[in-house]
Formats: sequence, structure tokens, C-alpha cells
Amino acid sequence: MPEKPEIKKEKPKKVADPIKASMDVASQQMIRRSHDLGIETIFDRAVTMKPCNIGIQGTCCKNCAMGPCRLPMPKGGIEGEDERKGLCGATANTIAARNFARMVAAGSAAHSDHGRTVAEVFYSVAHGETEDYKIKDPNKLLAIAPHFGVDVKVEVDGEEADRDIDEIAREVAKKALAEWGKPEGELYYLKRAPKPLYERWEKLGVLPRNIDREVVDIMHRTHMGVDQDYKNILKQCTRASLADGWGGSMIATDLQDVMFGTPFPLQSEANLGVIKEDHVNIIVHGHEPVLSEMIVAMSQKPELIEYAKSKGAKGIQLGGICCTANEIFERHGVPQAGTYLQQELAIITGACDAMVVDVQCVFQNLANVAKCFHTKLITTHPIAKMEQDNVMHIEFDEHHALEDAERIVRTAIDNFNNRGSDVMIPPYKASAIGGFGVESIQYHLGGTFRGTYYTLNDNIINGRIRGVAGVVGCNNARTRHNEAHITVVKELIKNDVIVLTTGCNGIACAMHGLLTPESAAVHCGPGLAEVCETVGIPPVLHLGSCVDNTRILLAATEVVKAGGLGKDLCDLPAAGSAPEWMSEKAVAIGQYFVSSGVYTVFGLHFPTAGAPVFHDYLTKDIEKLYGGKWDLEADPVKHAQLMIAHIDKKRAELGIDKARERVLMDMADRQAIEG
Ligand code: BF8
Repeated sequence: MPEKPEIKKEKPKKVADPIKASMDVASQQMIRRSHDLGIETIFDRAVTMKPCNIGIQGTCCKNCAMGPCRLPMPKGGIEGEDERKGLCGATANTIAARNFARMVAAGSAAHSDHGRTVAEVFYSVAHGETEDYKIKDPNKLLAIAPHFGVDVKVEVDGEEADRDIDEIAREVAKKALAEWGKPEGELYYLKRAPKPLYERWEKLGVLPRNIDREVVDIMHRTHMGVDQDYKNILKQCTRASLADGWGGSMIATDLQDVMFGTPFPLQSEANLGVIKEDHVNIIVHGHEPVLSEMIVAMSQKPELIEYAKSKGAKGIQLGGICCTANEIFERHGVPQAGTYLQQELAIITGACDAMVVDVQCVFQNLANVAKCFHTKLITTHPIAKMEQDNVMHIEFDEHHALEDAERIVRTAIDNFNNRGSDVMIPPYKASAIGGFGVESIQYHLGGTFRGTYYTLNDNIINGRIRGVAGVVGCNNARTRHNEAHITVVKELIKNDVIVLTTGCNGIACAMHGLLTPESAAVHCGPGLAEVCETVGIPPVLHLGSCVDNTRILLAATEVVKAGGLGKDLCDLPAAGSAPEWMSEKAVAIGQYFVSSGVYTVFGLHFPTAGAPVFHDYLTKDIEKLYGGKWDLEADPVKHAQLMIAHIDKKRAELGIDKARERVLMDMADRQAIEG
């Protein structure tokens, strides 16, 4: 008798443990709900799919069709000469350097293409081609114009007079846009760096020529059979990353401030609890504020609010995810619905009537999650569409921006009544103050009669503030959501290091209550707590989105200018960090921070582990060239301690490592000095 075929029982699919996946209670609740509803999210895929062990080391070369050539590190390490080679003979160093360079190129391209869009919109505004955008902050325009070599004064009848602002705008627009492709010279903004830093770049031959060229150069030299010297490849990484940090991203930040307003501190809220059951909820997700600014304007339009009410809603609630959240939070106080890892979870509330996305950091799985609910997922950018058929595309064009935004908002309102009864909004949100920047730090921590940044410098010198840290960057599903962000930041402020934050770290800090002045008394060391209490600021200053990391570069430059803390960025008691990084943009940012003299620590792992010589070059040798270097530490407490140790080293080099007691002098002491 033939044997009965054995019926194989299907193994239940492995899913994420909500507690292990995120430290945030709202997210845990939504992950649990996703399991109840049978919806797969990134958290589940992170437990079922392992990362490639060779790719993670940076030593898989797929730049030609003879490969992929895979050069993993042998288990026992390498003794003697490293003889690993690809078919063409490429060494592990060459392969890792090429892969690293392509990450820098992609990251710089993403930031800078965002910058280009902003510059194009500004050009349209300056030339009267659009009515929908305006120059909201003419003072910022006047402040940046001289950096482009644009005069803000003219001579009339032998007298100096103010130049026409429209004329200034047109010239700035032309020169800014040319930064992407001018045939000669170097980027204008490089000279905004402290002089010794600029001179170092000049000496090392890494001054970017134009933004696009530096990205194309990387793609060329990492093509099969071109640059085979990891040091030379890294030199171009530096050039391209500087074209991002002191070019595309910086222009994006500046022109956004000119058109949409320079941020100034304001209060808002953060986490999924900002979504309101009785409102039309629109979640704006992505990066470019040319879109989100228009949606903010439309969501406040009385006619559309009335339209929402006519459908039974109490109003329109906007929320942001990712850097779009940061952009509209810093300028309008629009609440932040969540970080990168919460994008699917916002839909899983069942109350998201539309999620509007543009470019970068958008999961394709959003479409699959949206299918399970009534949510309209709307793509808006010509370079970022989705293949799934439930996705709407409403292309956004700056020439009729308000019209497009109105269509999007109406689509969300029309969808309000399609909501199912399956709404579950986690009741968690935190109060947060954001909107800091170079200008507002000067207002809060500057001096009225002394140099700009005087109070900040004075407090660093007297040791109340031990140093400054820029903690930025993404979430990564390979580690517990937000845990490293919050642990690193808390460890720093506990040790009197003031934190400047951007990107998803900024949202994480907002969600976990670190963006309030009151948090200083709870989490800070005594020195930083005293400063925060005196001037009424949080110990963690939210400076905006990832392109706004340039605000950190410029704030640090102001610290140098204010005096007493060295002559260059690398002299400062300062460090950078991205505890949960994941994107290529993070690598570009890290590289421009390092090349600007900042000691920069990444969490998790680093994509050069399989090429120890190249890895050592990044984490040790390049400090001699640029004053900054990379480091890697996955443990968040050790990660922060490395930064603090670096800050202490710089304090010792500056001779400000000893606590200085303020000596009160009596008349006799004074007479002795005068005598
Ligand atoms: O540019 S921090 S996950 S949102 S890449 Fe993306 Fe990373 Fe968030 Fe903004 Ni930046």
C-alpha cells in the first residue's frame, strides 16, 4: 500500500516581539495591532530576513558582470598579507572604498537634488513665475547674498543705498542654481567655513567644483577598472560630501528659510497620539518642504476646513513623518506623528485618511499596509512613484502648487467617511519645543553687547557646558527603535554636553520628552541644567531636518568666531553621532562632518568591516588630514562615552579642562592687582 503523503503543517510566520522592536509604547501597541490584523511590517521582516553577511562588511563588488565578487573576512581574521581579490584583482580595500564612495554619492545626490528643487522654486519666485511661494524672510536673503558674492548695497549719486530686494533675489537665484553645474571655480559657500579649515581643503585639493560634477566623478571613478587606490577614492568622497554639506544641503536650508521663514522656537507635540479620531488626518511624509508648505497652507484654508466639517469631521489634522515632519514642525509647529520606523504604524491606526509622500525614506510596503485600510497613499514626485495599483499619483508642480495641494487635501477629506470602525490611536504623545537654528541660538545663548555666541562660549570655557554634540540620523530596523538615540542623548546631557539634533533623532527626542526646558532638571548634569534653566531652553536643541545639519556646521563656525575655543572646527570640544543610522545620506553627512574636523561616531555597524586597512584609514589616519575621523560603537552608553572622551581631550588641548572657580575679590585684592 502506498504510504499516505505526510501533510506538512505550515509553520506560523515569525513576527517581531513588539517590546524588543521598539522602546516606544505607542509603536509597541501598533506593532501588536498589526499582528492582530495579520499585517506585516518592517519589524516582522527584520526578524525573518537576515542581512547579507558579506554586503554588511562592504566587500561585495557588483560593479561589473563578472561578479558579484565576494570577499568576506575569514572567520579567524587575516594573518600576514591580505590576498583576497576580485576577478579583476580589486582588493578588499578598493571594493569597500568604492562601495563607501557610492553611498556618499547617493547621499549627496539625494540631499543636493532636494536643494536643486528648492533653488529652482526660488528662481521661479525671484523671476515672478509663481505666485504660490513668496520671500517670507528678506533678512535671511540679505544675510546670504554676500556669500554668493551678491551686493546688497548700491551707489546712488555717490551715496550708498539699499539695493532693490527683487534684484538681489534674481542674482542670488541665478548664482545658487549655477552651483550645480558651473564650469569653473569652486562652490561659494566653502568660504563660510573657518579660514584654517578652508585652507586645509584647498591644500588637500578637495574644494568641490560644482555639486553635480563631484557626484558624477564618484560614479566614474568607481566604475570597473578606474580608481584602485582607496586613499584617492576617499579623497573624492570628501569632495562630494563637502559639495553636499557646504553646498546642496546648505543652499536648501538657506533658501527654504528665505521662502518659508527662518525657524524660531515654538511648541508642538510628537508621536502617533497626535492623530485625532474626529479630524481628517493627513500625514505628510518625505523631505521637500516645497510640497509640505503648500499642504500646511491648504489645511488652514477656512474653505477647506468647512469642507471637512461638511463631511462630519471637526477639522483637519496634519502630522509629519521623517524629515518632512521636521520641516513643518520647525516652521509651523505642526506635530510630528513619528520617525522613519513609524510610517507604517501611522496607517495602522486606521485613522490616516491620506498619506502624502514625496522623496526619500518612504517604504514601498506602505502601499501594502494602506491596502488593508481606507488610507489614500498619494505619491507626488515625478522621480518617486510606486508600482502597486492602490497608489494615487498627484504630481506636484511649483507653478500651480496651491492648486495641487488643494487637490490632495480634498482627496483626504473625501476619504474621511470611508474610514472603517477599526480605528485605534495610541494615546501617547509628548510636548516638544523645536525651531532652533543659528539665529535663535545666538538669541538665547549670545550676548547683547559682546560677541555673538558669547554666553555659549563662556559657559563652555567655564565648564558648565562640557561640550557640544550633534546627534542626528535615522532609525534602523536592525536595532530597537529609538533606544540608542535616547540612551546616547541622555548620557551626553547627563554629562553636561549640550545636544544639537536633527532628522529622526530629533523626532525621537521629541517623542521621549527631551525637547522641553523642564527635562533639563530631570536628565542633565548640574552645569547644563543651570544654563538651560537660566535661559529657558531644552538641553536638546532641535535644528530641523537632515539638510539642516548644515545649521550645526554654521553654529559650530559661530562658536569658533566668538573666540576662546580655538581657531578651527576641529579645535572645539564637540563631536557628532548617528546612533541608528541606515541611509546613504547618513554616510554623506558623516563624511562631511569628518572632513570638516568633527569626530563622528556611528552606531550599529560600519560598511567597511571587511576591509580592515581601509577601515583603519577612516577611523584613525584621516584625522591627520582633516582634524576629524570616523568611529564606530554599537553600545549606546560606550558610544556617548567615546564622544565625551573626545570632548575632554579637546578641552585639555584648549587648556580649559580644569574647573575654574570664580574668585570674589575684595578691595584689598583689587588694590594689590592695581598696584
Ligand atoms: O533625511 S534621519 S531615516 S528621514 S535619512 Fe530618513 Fe534618516 Fe530619518 Fe530624513 Ni535623514
